[in-house]
Amino acid sequence: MRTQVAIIGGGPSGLLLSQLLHTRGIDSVVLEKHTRDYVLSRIRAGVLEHGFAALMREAGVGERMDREGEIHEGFYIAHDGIKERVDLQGLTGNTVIVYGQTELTRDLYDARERTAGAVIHEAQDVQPHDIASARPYVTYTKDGKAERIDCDYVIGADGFHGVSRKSIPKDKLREFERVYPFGWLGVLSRTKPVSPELVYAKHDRGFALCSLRSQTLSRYYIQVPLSDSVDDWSDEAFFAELKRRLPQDVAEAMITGPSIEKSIAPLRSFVAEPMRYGNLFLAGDAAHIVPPTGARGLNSAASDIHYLYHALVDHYKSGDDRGLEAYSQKALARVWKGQRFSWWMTMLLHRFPEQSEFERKLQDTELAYLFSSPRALGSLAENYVGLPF
Ligand code: RFL
Ligand code: PHB
Repeated sequence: MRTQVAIIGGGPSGLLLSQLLHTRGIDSVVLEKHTRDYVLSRIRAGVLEHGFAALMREAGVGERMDREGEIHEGFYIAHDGIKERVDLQGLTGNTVIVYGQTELTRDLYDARERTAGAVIHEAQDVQPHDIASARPYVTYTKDGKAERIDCDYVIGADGFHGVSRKSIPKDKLREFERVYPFGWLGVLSRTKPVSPELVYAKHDRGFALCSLRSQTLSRYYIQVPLSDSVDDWSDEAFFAELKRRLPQDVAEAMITGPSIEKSIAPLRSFVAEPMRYGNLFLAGDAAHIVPPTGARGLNSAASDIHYLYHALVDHYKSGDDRGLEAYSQKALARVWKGQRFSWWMTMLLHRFPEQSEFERKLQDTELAYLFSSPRALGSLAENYVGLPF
């Protein structure tokens, strides 16, 4: 088989790029290791910045997101028994959209299907070859049969554990990493969310987050030690601990219900540089990971896809390769800003095991400063709604 752009990974990054390229008549094939149902069962992002939403619209897949997604003009930070609001709209003139990653991935799959786009599921042993040459190709196995796709470019959009980044020679890649000493235990429940806007809570017992997918579907998280497993937490124990970390009025208003999904996500900051090796381009979680605290992960992927899409259009439509040449540098500049913000939000709101009294005082002072200075709060808000691409 031959295509112009072979995309490894059928998560939001790979599918969005494939759909965008399709709108400009550029041919691509997406190779996804898992089934569609498996990909859709992973509960991840909930908050989308306007830049991501704009790309969905440009790809012609924003209709349901605009109909069913909720526009959020602000969120709360709870601490010391109170909650204070971050007025995103007032501080930045901008908002975010609450629309689950599951739903937007479903929209992208449906769109690729409608336009007969090639998305090959259960592609095993995917491997890029000759990526430093002008004739790269990708091999994989499907239903026990070995297959090969020849292409101009390979896009590595296969997430943090994918094969793409690993196929770049070690001496050509630098990796920057911080692993945090805790994880987030998340619960999805078919209950009315405790607050119409998100509540991020800092508490001596640890961080907590009240999020949502809709006005009938709640998503809650608590910070837990990495040694905990999902089986250690019954629904009752989870909600009891969540309530302890919230201001009393919020805890009292909480409607609890059986979990329909429960999982633990470790927290990590990670960047691989450069994001290009020969004709392999990395995008999204394949190149960088953030802790979920600032809701930046998928939104950082969006700027990669934006730059890559325009660079590939310039290449194919006008033979202009400047965008491809500049891709890694441009993408990384924005990626690092997302890294800084996610790290900062994580440091601000979590309880660290070895934290000294001095560090805790600084954390409290940082929060106090934030809510006493419109400029400081403005900085938080402009990062949360998304810096320009
Ligand atoms: P994904 O979603 O990991 O998709 C990669 C796909 O590649 C496939 N794959 C392979 N395919 C073929 N061959 C191989 N060898 C392969 N290896 C892997 C995988 O099966 C998968 O389908 O990466 P992508 O597309 O770059 O998307 C990134 C986002 O998923 C991620 O950044 C966000 O979910 C992060 N995130 C959040 N981001 C936000 O912007 N806002 C949020 O509110 C937000 N909340 C979150 C989050 C992530 C979380 N977790 C669980 C890490 C909340 C959580 C709890
Ligand atoms: C979510 O709803 O899953 C979510 C929202 C905001 C975050 C992280 C996760 O910062």
